[in-house]
Amino acid sequence: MAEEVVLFGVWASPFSQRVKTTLTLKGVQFKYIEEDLNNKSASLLQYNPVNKNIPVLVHNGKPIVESLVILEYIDETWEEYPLLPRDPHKKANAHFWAKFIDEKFLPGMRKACWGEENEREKAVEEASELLQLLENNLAEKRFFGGETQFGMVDIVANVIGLWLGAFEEGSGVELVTRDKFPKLCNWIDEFVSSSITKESLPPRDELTLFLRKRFGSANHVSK
Ligand SMILES: N[C@@H](CCC(=O)N[C@@H](CS)C(=O)NCC(=O)O)C(=O)O
Ligand SMILES: *[C@@H]1O[C@H](CO)[C@@H](O)[C@H](O)[C@H]1NC(C)=O
Repeated sequence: MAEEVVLFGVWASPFSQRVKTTLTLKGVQFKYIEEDLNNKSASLLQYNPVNKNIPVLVHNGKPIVESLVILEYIDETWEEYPLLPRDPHKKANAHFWAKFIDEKFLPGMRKACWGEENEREKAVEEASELLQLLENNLAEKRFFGGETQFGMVDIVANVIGLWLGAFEEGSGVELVTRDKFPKLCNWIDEFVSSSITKESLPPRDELTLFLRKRFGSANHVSK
């Protein structure tokens, strides 16, 4: 039977881009449907009645939702280019960092760039501490997933690889400098120049513009 793979997404969403990157990496053919979140399609609501959000992957008629869940599903379904280690402890560790990025780092980055002006300084400091933890996690590794190739955490870290820079540029708040976070910066360079992500990532300029329009340029004066 021919595989039928459909992805419902939004171009500027790091969550749907993760799924795109993973499908591209695995060489899976798929149909992409761009959603309008102000006017969600009947199909999206039918496939994701609980969260009503994107991304949704529909594989042979069956929907899977939540980007981290989708990534694991893809990894188990298409085995070439494994993203998660088989070793249970290493795998648990990858899940831990993926959750850390979504539940700690992402809200921290949003708050630092587009949070309340009077809380900015503290929020920037907190985001810096979270970035330091990620810098330490990279340690001597080339990728979050290890030495040889992108893993699950590298794909989830697209919010650092591309969105962080667009957030900084859009808001005028500086979070990452090469002297403070040399390993993260090398990782970011590698992330954006990889042939895999190039094929699936939106252009940085368009993303910055989109974010600035959506959140308004920061009241914060940029340096
Ligand atoms: N935890 C979710 C987050 C997905 C998410 O935040 N999607 C947003 C777009 S970036 C969305 O669809 N929002 C529309 C809505 O919730 O109504 C995941 O990892 O997939
Ligand atoms: C909402 O989407 C439907 C198609 O899915 C389209 O026919 C309709 O014109 C859209 N409404 C608005 C307000 O954009």
